[in-house]
Amino acid sequence: MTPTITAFERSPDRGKGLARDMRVRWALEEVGQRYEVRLLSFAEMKEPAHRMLHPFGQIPTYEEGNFALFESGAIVFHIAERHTGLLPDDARARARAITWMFAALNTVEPPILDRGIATLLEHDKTWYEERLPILDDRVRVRLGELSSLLGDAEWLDTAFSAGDLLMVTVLRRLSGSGLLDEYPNLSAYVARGEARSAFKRAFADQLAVFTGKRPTG
Ligand SMILES: N[C@@H](CCC(=O)N[C@@H](CS)C(=O)NCC(=O)O)C(=O)O
Repeated sequence: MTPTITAFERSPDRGKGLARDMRVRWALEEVGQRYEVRLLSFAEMKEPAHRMLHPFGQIPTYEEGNFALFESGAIVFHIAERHTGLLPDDARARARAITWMFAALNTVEPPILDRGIATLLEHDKTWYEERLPILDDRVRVRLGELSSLLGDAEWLDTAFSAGDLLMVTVLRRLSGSGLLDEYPNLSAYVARGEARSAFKRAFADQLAVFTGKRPTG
């Protein structure tokens, strides 16, 4: 059955692929699973019909017939469990990849999100200029730790996994901040993720929603 996911009808990032449907699109592309997309306005996301799928009135969601999921991490995990390519077969390597999925969402994303919310919604507050460097430093703590751990490795563990997929999408949320540039190995890691053909297809598809032009190629 072809799954259906939801995405913004008009993404606030103007097609930069920072919204969380990008993770799900990329995972589906990695495993070669076709999918449909239902686009939603902000108003539609808050309506009861969508809240039946997503209790918090957000995107992305994932439907296969009458089976529905929300939370991008859970959706990527579901896809990774049902197909080959995103989680290793070896039990310990698989557990480590899943650990990286949680680390991306629970340890690395929160300070990045705090910073993103401040720049988006709090830039006109009197205390913004004072707060931003504090938020930047919290992000730097995690980036420094991740950078030391990654070193010159290609991926977080022995092979690309759903852990890398989520980590790359989380780090991409720093685009435009300049923070990632302070860690050349992390910039290169993100670039390696973005160079994957599955990423490129997913990116082109979400961009096409914004530009209104069908992706070429
Ligand atoms: N933890 C959730 C977060 C979902 C989320 O914040 N979605 C954003 C788009 S990236 C959204 O729908 N924002 C609109 C809103 O919250 O009203 C996940 O990973 O799926």
